[in-house]
Formats: sequence, structure tokens, C-alpha cells
Amino acid sequence: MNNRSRAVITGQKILNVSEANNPGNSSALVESSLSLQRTVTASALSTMEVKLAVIGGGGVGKSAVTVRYLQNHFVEHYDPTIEDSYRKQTVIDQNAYLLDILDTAGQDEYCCLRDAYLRTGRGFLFVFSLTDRGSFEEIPGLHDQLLQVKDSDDVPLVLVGNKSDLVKERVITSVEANELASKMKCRYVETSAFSGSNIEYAFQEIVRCVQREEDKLNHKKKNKKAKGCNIV
Ligand SMILES: Nc1nc2c(ncn2[C@@H]2O[C@H](COP(=O)(O)OP(=O)(O)OP(=O)(O)O)[C@@H](O)[C@H]2O)c(=O)[nH]1
Ligand SMILES: [Mg+2]
Repeated sequence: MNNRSRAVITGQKILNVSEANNPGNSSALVESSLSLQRTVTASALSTMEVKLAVIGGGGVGKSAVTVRYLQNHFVEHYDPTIEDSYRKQTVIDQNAYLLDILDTAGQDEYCCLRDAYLRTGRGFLFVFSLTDRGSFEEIPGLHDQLLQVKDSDDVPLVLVGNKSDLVKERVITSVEANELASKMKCRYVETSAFSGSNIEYAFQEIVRCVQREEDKLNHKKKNKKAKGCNIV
């Protein structure tokens, strides 16, 4: 990412970026600053807001994965979540996004909240622990519930096998995880919130799935409009 796109995304002072591009040249500085403002306005208009939910059994590492992605540190202490929500601006494949990330509860006593976030979420990370077969076996049921709530069999999601650093405690092979992912018609990613391995990639992949779905919807809308014009 270059200086310009970084300024658009993180809201750094425009002048700093212009100064970096045009040291000591004040008229060029003003012109560059104006053109950057135009870039900022255009980019702000095209920022897509994406609601994501991180789902899976208790203790699989949903919060640790989310916090690793947002703050790049590992949460060692286990504190069961009820529901936490975060926002993050990011750029993926030259597109700007405002991610609204819901870290959900894995404990059964909060499953009553599930329908609501399945309904409102646009993309889903289904997380299980590579060290816990029970958490892997929970995934198909959660997936069925998602398809039922959405009334669709094509929902943007990524299957995430977390705790890949715990090699000796691992009980789920990547072969069986990949088999489950192909049944769910989605990608499978192995992560470690402890080491940070593949965390950013997992979030990028779910945003890409949402973007593909958005592109399909826009394409359909355009076709419908074009057909409507022909009839008139
Ligand atoms: N070694 C290792 N430990 C992890 C990893 N991810 C999470 N943990 C640990 O596993 C425990 C549970 O992690 P959480 O992120 O709180 O789990 P959760 O899925 O959010 O749990 P609930 O909020 O109850 O649903 C914590 O002690 C984490 O430090 C990982 O990738 N590797
Ligand atoms: Mg949690």
C-alpha cells in the first residue's frame, strides 16, 4: 500500500502525506493536498461496510483470533464472551472496507442470541479448535442453522481451524477439515491466534467472499434494470 492509500484509510493528516511527496514546494503542496482531498472524498464514498460474525464453540479461540486481527496481540486469559463488537477500517485488493466484527458467545447459555446475528451478519468465520473434536463436530449444526436463517445455501463464510501452534494436542487433520469445508462450499484456513499465523488471511478471505457476493448482486441488479429498459 502506498502513502496515499494509507492516508485515506487511517485518516492521517493529509499535509503530512503531501509533505512527504513534495518537500519544500508550497504550490505543489497545495495542489497535491487538494487532489488528495478529492481522493479521500471519492474513497470515503466507496467504502463498503461489512458486518462479520465470528462463530463457534466455547473456548475455540474466537476472541483470541479477533483480538489478534484487530490489535495484534495474544489474549492468554480465558474470559467467556457474551458478545463483543469491533470496527476496523481496512483495504483489501484496493477496495476500502469498514468492518463491523461481532465476536460471539460459544457457551450454550447464550445460544438464544444466535438467530439475530446470523440474520444481520453478511459474512461468517466458523471457528473450531484443532485440539477439540467436539468443537469441530458442532460446526455442521451451526452451518445448518445459518442456511435456515438466511434461507439460502450460498452464504459467504470461511471455516477456520484455530490453535495450529498446539501441534502435539492436535486431533483434527487438515484432510477432514478440508472435507467439511467442501461440504459447506467454503474455504478452509488454519490459524493460530498465539503465533498470528494466517489470522489476517482468514479475515481477508471472508471479506473477499462478501465482495464476490456483492458483485454478483450488483450484476443481477444491472441486468434487471437493462431488461426493464427494453420492455419500456
Ligand atoms: N495455544 C493457543 N491458545 C489459544 C489460541 N487461541 C485461543 N487460545 C486460548 O484458548 C482459550 C480460549 O480462547 P478464547 O478466545 O477466549 O475462546 P472463545 O472461542 O472466544 O471462547 P468463548 O468466548 O467462551 O466462546 C484462551 O485461554 C486463549 O488464550 C491459539 O491459537 N493457540
Ligand atoms: Mg470469546
